[in-house]
This record gives sequence, C-alpha cells and structure tokens, in this order.
Amino acid sequence: MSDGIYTMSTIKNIELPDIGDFDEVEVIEILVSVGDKLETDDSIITLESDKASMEIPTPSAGVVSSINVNIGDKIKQGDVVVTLESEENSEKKIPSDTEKTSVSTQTASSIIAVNVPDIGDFDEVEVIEILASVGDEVSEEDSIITLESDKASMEIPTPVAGKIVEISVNLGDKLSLGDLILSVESTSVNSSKAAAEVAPTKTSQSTSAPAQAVQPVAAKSVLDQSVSTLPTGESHASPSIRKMAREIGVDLSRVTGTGQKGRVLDKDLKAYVKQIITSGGGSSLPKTPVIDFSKFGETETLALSRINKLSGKHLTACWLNIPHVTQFDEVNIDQMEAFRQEQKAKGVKLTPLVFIMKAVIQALKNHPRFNASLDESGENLIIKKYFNLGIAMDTPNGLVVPVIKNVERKSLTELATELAETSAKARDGKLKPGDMQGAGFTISSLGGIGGTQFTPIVNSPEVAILGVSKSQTKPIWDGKNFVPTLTLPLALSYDHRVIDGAQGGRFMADLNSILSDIREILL
Ligand code: CAO
Repeated sequence: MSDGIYTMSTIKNIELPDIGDFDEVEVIEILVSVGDKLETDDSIITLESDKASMEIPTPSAGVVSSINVNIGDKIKQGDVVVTLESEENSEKKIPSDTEKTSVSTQTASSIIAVNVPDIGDFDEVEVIEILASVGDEVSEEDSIITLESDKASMEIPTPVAGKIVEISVNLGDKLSLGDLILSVESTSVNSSKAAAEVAPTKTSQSTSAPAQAVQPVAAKSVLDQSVSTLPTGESHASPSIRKMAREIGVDLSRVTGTGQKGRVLDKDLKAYVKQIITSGGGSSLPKTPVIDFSKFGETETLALSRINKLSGKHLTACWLNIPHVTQFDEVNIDQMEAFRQEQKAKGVKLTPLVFIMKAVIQALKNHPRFNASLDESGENLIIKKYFNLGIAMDTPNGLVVPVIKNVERKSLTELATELAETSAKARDGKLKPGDMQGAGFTISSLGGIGGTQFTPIVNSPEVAILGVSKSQTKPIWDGKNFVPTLTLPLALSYDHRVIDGAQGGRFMADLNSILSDIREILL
C-alpha cells in the first residue's frame, strides 16, 4: 500500500493510490495537461476495467510538470501518474487497504453475509439502487446494489452465488466499508472469498438472528467491478450503462432517465437509441401520424413483400437524396409503328420497348453525362463506357429492375427475346443479384398498361431514368392540317446535381429525333 505521494522536493510524484482490490487497469482518459494548475482533489485521469471506470483525483495541489502515463496504459497501485510542482508541503493521505473486509454475522451455516467491500477512498456513500430482492437467486458477480457519491457511482456485485434471504439496506442509506448489505443462502461458497466459519459478532445492521456459524464476505471491491465517473454531474447512470453509451456514441445527457433522481436505466438508453433509429438516424423529417383506420370501417392488413420492403427503402433513399427534375415529350412513332406492324405480319413480335432501348443507347452515346454516376465524394462524375440498361419490371411480388447488358451489341429481336426471358425469370422470382447490377441508365415502361405520363424516380447511383407511357393517336398540326399521328409520351427524370435543364432538354430532343426516324436504330 502507498500513501500516494513522495515529496522530497518541490516536485511531487502523484502515484496511483490504493483504489481497491484490482490488478492492472487501463487509462482511458487523461484529464490534465502539462502546465495545468491543480487543486487538491482535481481529477487527473480516468481508469477503466472491463466493468468499471473511475476518476483518480490528485491528493495535493500544484502545477502539472509531467504526465507519466498514456491512454491505453495498464497501471497499478504505486505507478506514477503525473508529477506536480508543488506550491505547498502538505500532503493528503490516501487511506490504506488494511481493512479489506469487515465481518458481520448471520444465522445458519450456509448463510453468507455480504458486506460493503473496500471501495477505495469513499465513505458514507448513498445507496441509490437495490438491484436484487429477497428470494432472488443470484450468481457470483451479479450486481446487488448501486452506491453513488457526488463523483462516482458503483455497482456492488455479490461475491457468492445463492438465494437472497435478507436485504439489510434501504434506498438512501449511507454505507461505509464493512456495512452489511444483504444475506445470501449460499449455493457455492468460495473459500477464497468467504472467511472460514467464525464466531458470530453481530453488526449493528444485522437482525436479531441467532448468532451461530458465520461466513462473512465482503462484496468485491472497487475497480474490480464497477465504479463509474459522473464527469459533469448532469446525468446519473451505472458503469455498464455509461460504458454502453460510450461504445455506441450516445451522449447520456440527452437521455431522459426514469430511475431514481433521473438516473438513466438500461431501458432508457435502449428507448433513446430505438427512437433515433426509427426516426431515420436523427433526421428531422416529420413523422406521419399513426391512424387506426378501423375507426372508419372494415380493414385488412397485408404484409409488404420482401421485394416491396427492399425497393421501398431504395426508392426512399433515391427520392430523398437526389434533386429530381422531370421533363416530358411526345414522339411521333408512326414510322416505328409501321415497321413494327410489318415485322408482326412476318411473325416477328417486337414491342415499342426494344426500339426505345436502342434509341436510348444512341442518345447515351451522344450525351455521356446521362450514362454516369457521382462518386462517393459527390465531386466527380464516373462516365460509363459500357451500355447496360436497367428495365423496370412488374412482378407479383413487386418491382424489380434487371439489367440488360451491352444493349448496343444486340439486335431488336435479340433484345425482344432477352426481355421476354428476363421478365419470365423476374415473375418467377429467379433473378440473381448479379442480374440486377451494372446498369448505367434505367427505362420504366408502363406503355403496356396505360396512362398519359408519370414521373419516374431516378434509380441511384444512376443519374437519369426514362418513363414511357402508352402511345396514342393524336391530331398533330403539320402547318396546314391536323394529321392523325401516333405519339409516344416520354418522361425523363434526372439528377439536377449532374444534369442541367438545358442538357436534359437536348437529350430529350435527340432521343425524340432518333425514335421518330428509326433508320439509325435499324442499322
Ligand atoms: N404504347 C402502347 N402500347 C405499348 C407500349 C406503349 N408505350 N408499350 C408496350 N405496349 C404494348 C405492347 O406492344 C404489347 O401489345 P401487343 O402484344 O399488342 O404488341 C402490350 O403493350 C404489352 O407489352 P408488354 O408490357 O408485355 O411488353 P413490353 O416490352 O412493353 O414491356 C416489361 C416488358 C417486362 C417491361 C413489362 O411487361 C413490364 O413489366 N412493365 C411494367 C414496368 C413497371 O412496372 N414500371 C413501373 C416502375 S415504377 O413503379
């Protein structure tokens, strides 16, 4: 044991004092810097074992002349923590640990009295939580009470397993070394922890139980289990809660404690974290109200499919992260339709989509910015030199977007065959993850279904998407007459961080011209 200080000159070595029954404990915080002027009892470092943390105060005043430990060092009693240039000669002694265990009495031979252990330099510490009840079966190391001073809180575990037969403390009691906490009917008496049966000496807190064979045990002491610091005094919590909060990066002062004196309990921390997660990682988006629709009539609850949930999450991210612009156009597809009908008469079935795919590739070659992704920094555009198209497909389980690769190398009929095969796979739920990766641009076609227009959501990390609606014959003015014309409605949505409105307009005009004169596609 040490008195904590050597002062032969004006320089004092501040050693780690006796802080209880522990071996080597890690330095997790250094609270002072060289040159700092300290008062007696100012905290200098924080130590932490796997179960506890504790601020170590300086026993004397002075100016810090050196710091002798680093964060991560494992230190033990007697190690020099800092040196102080002293302004005074007086020293404050750290109490010795000669009295490690006090003895109290209990009733039967198997009853173990658990007393307050050596908790370091603490006296008269308040009981703020009683963590066990009479009748509880406890295991060794289970915490039984929490003590709290103005600077630290500590969970005291039982050193023996067994059934609690009596609790001898109340909330608010001030306890010191050796005070009886509770009595355990032991199921595993560890002779190294429990003294041999000795003659009874009843403590002031014992009940009137007959004094017979006694196995007195001090609960294990300080850093071996649990002392936690209350750095600013604004939030109270046990060491395990503090440790958990530190590990997951929660500022405990933000957590509303529901325990005694506003103490943060395990459930409070979990509720806080849950609330952060469900509110979208702390984003300030207002929540929509929860409504009980059955108030208004009969309802039925359908669970979303796995695909619904996955695509929902992705679409939300796209919608929230990308500043969208959507612009519309109508294409004269008379020529395409004539060609399509010709092919149909020959038994070759082509839907408008394959023409649109080929036309889009041509437009992407002319406007490489549309076949691109922003890099992670958001400061560079990665232009893709390959031409893979995502095609949105409707399946019984929800929307999927398989990718048709190297579209520029495939003929209209090859594309039609691949589309048919891919949509069959999609409907049967047989697409593999690789089938849905690698697109540079996406087309969503609702042309087979209907509608005049819609605004597709850009499929991040792509920067643009084309929405196709159902073609209609419309009277188009040719300068002299209204001519019946088959028109195809297109909607181009793009990421405005990457594509300016003028660029979007040029892409759409180009696409319109390619689609209305399909000779280039047919080459
Ligand atoms: N205008 C008019 N008719 C069209 C058309 C258009 N723009 N597009 C297709 N059609 C016609 C086709 O020619 C076909 O008619 P015929 O058999 O008489 O030739 C019919 O509509 C059905 O076509 P299809 O939908 O089976 O084929 P497709 O090549 O156009 O599309 C596929 C294939 C897999 C993309 C489509 O079936 C599909 O799943 N579409 C839904 C996509 C989707 O859900 N998008 C929304 C995503 S955002 O929620």
